Order: sequence, then structure tokens, then C-alpha cells
Amino acid sequence: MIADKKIVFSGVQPSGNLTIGNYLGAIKNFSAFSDEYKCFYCVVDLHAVTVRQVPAELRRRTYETLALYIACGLDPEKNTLFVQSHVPAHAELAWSLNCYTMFGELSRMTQFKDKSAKHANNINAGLFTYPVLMASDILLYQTDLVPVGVDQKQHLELARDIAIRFNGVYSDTFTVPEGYIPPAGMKIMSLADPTSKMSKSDPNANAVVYILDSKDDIIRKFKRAVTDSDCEIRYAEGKDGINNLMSIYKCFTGKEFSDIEREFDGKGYGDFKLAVGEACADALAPVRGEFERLMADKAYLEGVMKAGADEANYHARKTLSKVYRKIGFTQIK
Ligand code: AQP
Repeated sequence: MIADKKIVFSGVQPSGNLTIGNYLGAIKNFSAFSDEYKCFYCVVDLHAVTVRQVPAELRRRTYETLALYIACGLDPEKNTLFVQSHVPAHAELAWSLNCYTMFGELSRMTQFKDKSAKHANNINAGLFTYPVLMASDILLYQTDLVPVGVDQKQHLELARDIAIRFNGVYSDTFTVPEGYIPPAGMKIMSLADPTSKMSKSDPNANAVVYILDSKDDIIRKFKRAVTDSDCEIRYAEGKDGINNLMSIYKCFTGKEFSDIEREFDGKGYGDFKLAVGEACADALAPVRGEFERLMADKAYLEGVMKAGADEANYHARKTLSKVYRKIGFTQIK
């Protein structure tokens, strides 16, 4: 608790241009917590280097991700917005928690298996211990609730297991966090292969809709989306492409699947794809405008980063020194 409020933490990697998966599964839901909870939203740049990044691009995307947080409705006065590498306690706690996490547990993480397959020439130790850094991010703030897409469920469960294990050895130290996985938008799939997750690092730009894509690009990408040969707009097993488009349409319009089925009864996939593209582009247009305004004001973004880092550092250091005391590290004034 901070000032009688429960705590929310979440983060996004600046590892590419953000997608509507990142938006619908995570960022769009963040602002709903701002009034009731004390919220920490982080740009997790330390996580991003588990995959090779071009330094100048990583720097630019860190600013862009912060600007997108704000453009998507996160008010820096109400939320602590910060960059992970500005708060050294994340890396420090991760080292200690590595020693309370089992090799076997990390070996079972599906994201490690997926990313190792994708980056076979760079299966580094950071990729393997990524979930421990994520646990540290969450546990440092004594987080109660973590809003994430369903792909992060396994990592979140590991964070809970680490907290419970540490608390069991040393007495209560960490709050054991709960996940918040949004009912809609939990997993947005690739437009080219609707059986795999839409990811910002997908090399096929046509498979991915970026938050900052132009209206024309968004409509063009949806027009090319893979569907099926059955020509019926119906949410059903085996219709992965249509199910994905219906989920995206639902997220942007608030309509239920049954209403969508009625709306497009007797119509073809072409009409439906155009409607999904337009709903998506219209919903994102204000975000794009606000993003451009913010990116033109670097000094403002740096002010937000600095204020966020100061506040995050204060809370993170409190937890870290508690952890160090419990472990038995000596402390000097
Ligand atoms: N397709 C998705 N559907 C729903 N939620 C998603 N998220 C990501 N993709 C989808 C959610 O976005 C948040 C931030 O994700 P991240 O940047 O930390 O890493 P990620 O999950 O690995 O996202 P990407 O886009 O797939 O990045 P790359 O390609 O760099 O690995 C998380 O809450 C995630 O659930």
C-alpha cells in the first residue's frame, strides 16, 4: 500500500514499434487503474537487450514508448511513468532473486523456448533469466495487481512462486501479486498467421498493425489478413483468422460477438475487413496526433522520466534494503 492505495505495476519493452497487441492487451487498460491504485508503468529497456538492439534505435524507442504511454491516456501526474534502467534496484534485486529461482523453473518458460528458437544465434543468459528480472520489477513495488496480456501469465506465476518462496525462507517481505488479464484483447494474433501472437519484432510488417500506422496502412493490412474459405462472419472453432478480426473489432467498438455476427450477416469478408480497419484506424487517430505533439517536446518527456525515476527509486530502494537486511548483507550508513 502507498497512501492507502493498492499498487499496480506493468511494463512494455522498447524493442520495436508498439502493436495493437501491446495496446489492446496492455496499455489501453492501464489508465483504468489510475484513480483507484498507485500505478507504476515502466519502459523496460533492460529486458529489451535480451535480444540484440541497435543503440540509437533503442534510445529513440524508449522516448517513443514513454510518449505512447502518455498519448494512450496515462497522465504523468496520476501515474509514475519511468524507465527501468534509471532505477538500479531492478537489476540489483534480480541478482539476488536469481539465487532463489531454480534452473528447472526457468527451463520450462515457453517464452524462453520461443525466443531461443527465433534467435538461435544469440541464446544469452539474459534471455534465460528474463523472468527473474520481471519478478524483480513487480516485487520491488510491493505490487498487488499486474495488468498484462495472457502471454505473460506463466512469468507472472513464476513471480508469485519466487515471492512465496522468499517469504517462506525469511518471513513476509514481498506482496504476492495477482495478474489482471483483460477479458477482450488478451491475445491478439498475427494477421498473416492467426495461430501465432502478433509481436512487435515480427519481421513481416504486414502481419502486424502498429499503433502509429497511417489509416491507409491499417486498412491495407486488414484487407490482406488471412481468413478462411467459408465466407461466414462467425466466431467458431477453426476460424482463427476471423476470430482474431472479431476480437479486434470487439475491442475497438465495444460490440459483442453476437452483435457483430448480426451486423455482418449476409455480408462478405471484404466488408468486414474494411469495417475492422476503419474502427481500428479511427480509434488510434487521436493517439497518433498526441504522440507527434509529445515527441516534438523532448524536454517535457525527460522531465517525466526524471520525476518518475525519483519516485520509483524511492519505493524500490525501500524494498531492496529490506531484502538485503533479511538476506544478511551488511549495511553501512
Ligand atoms: N499480441 C498480443 N496480444 C495481447 N497482449 C500482448 N502483449 C504483447 N503482445 C500482445 C502485451 O503487451 C505487454 C508488453 O509486452 P512486452 O513489450 O513486454 O513484450 P512481449 O509480450 O514480448 O511483446 P511483443 O510485442 O511480442 O514484443 P517482442 O516482439 O519484442 O517480443 C505485455 O503485457 C504483453 O502481454
